[in-house]
Amino acid sequence: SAKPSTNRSVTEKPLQPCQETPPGLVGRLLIEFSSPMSMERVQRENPDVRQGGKYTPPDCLPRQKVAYGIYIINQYGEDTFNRAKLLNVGFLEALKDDEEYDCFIFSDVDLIPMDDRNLYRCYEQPRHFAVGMDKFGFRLPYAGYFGGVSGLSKSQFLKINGFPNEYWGWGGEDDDIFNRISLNGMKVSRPDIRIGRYRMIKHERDKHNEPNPQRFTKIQNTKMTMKRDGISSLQYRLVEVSRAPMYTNITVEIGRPP
Ligand code: BGN
Repeated sequence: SAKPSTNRSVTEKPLQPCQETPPGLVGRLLIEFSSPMSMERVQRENPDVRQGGKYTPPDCLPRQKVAYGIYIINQYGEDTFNRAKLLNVGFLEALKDDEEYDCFIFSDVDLIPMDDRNLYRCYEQPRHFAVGMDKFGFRLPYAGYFGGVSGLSKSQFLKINGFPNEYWGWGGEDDDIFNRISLNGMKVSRPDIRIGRYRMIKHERDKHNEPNPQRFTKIQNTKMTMKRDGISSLQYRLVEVSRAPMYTNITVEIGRPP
C-alpha cells in the first residue's frame, strides 16, 4: 500500500488571502528619539525581513504587491536636491526588482509613523498618509497638502505621468503632485487625523536644498507641464545599488537645475 504523503505542498491547505486588516495591530505607538535605535535591534525585531528589506507574509496571500521592499534613493554629488525626481527613480528601480509590484509608498526619510493602523497599502484613490505631523501640531497644514508620505497604485502613478522632475530645491513638488491628481479626475484619500500621525526626526537644515524661488509659478503650470515632464521623461544614471539586510540603497546621478 502507498505510504501517506509527507509532501507539504500536497498536504497543506493553499494559502488564504490576507485579512483586510492585519491581526495584531496595536494602534498608537510610542515614538521618541531620546534613545537611539540601532540597525541591529531593527534586524533582531524583524527576523522575517530578507536581504534588501524584502518581506512577504508567511501565512497568507497578500492582496496587493506593495513594493514589499524598502528602497533608499540617494542623490549623488553636491548639486541642488530634487525630491520628486528621486521618488520617480525609486518607482522605476523597484519595478526592475519585481515587475509585479502594483503599489508604491513614497516616504521622506525623516518621518516616523506613530500609529500602525495607518496601513501602508494602496487605495481606490491616491493616498496621503502624513496628515498629522508633529511640526504642524498634528494637523493638516492646508487642504491640498500632499507632502511627507504618500501612496499610489501603479496605474494611479502612471495616470499622472509620475512626479515632476523639474523642481530643484525645497518646496512645491508635492503641490504639483496634488495638482496632477486633481487634473486627472482623482481625489486624494486620507486616514483619520487621529491615526495619520508622524514624528519628524530632528535634523539641521539640509544643505543644497534652498527654497526654490520658481515654485510659485511652476505650480500654476502643472496642467501644461505634466504631459511632458514626469516618469515618461525621467533620465538618470545609476551609481550604486547595494543590498543591506533591512533595505536596498540606491545612489543615482540626476543632474542639476538648468
Ligand atoms: C508649502 C510648500 C510645500 C510644503 C508645505 C509644507 C510651496 C509652493 C508655493 C506655495 N509649497 O508651502 O512644498 O510641503 O508648504 O511645508 O512652497
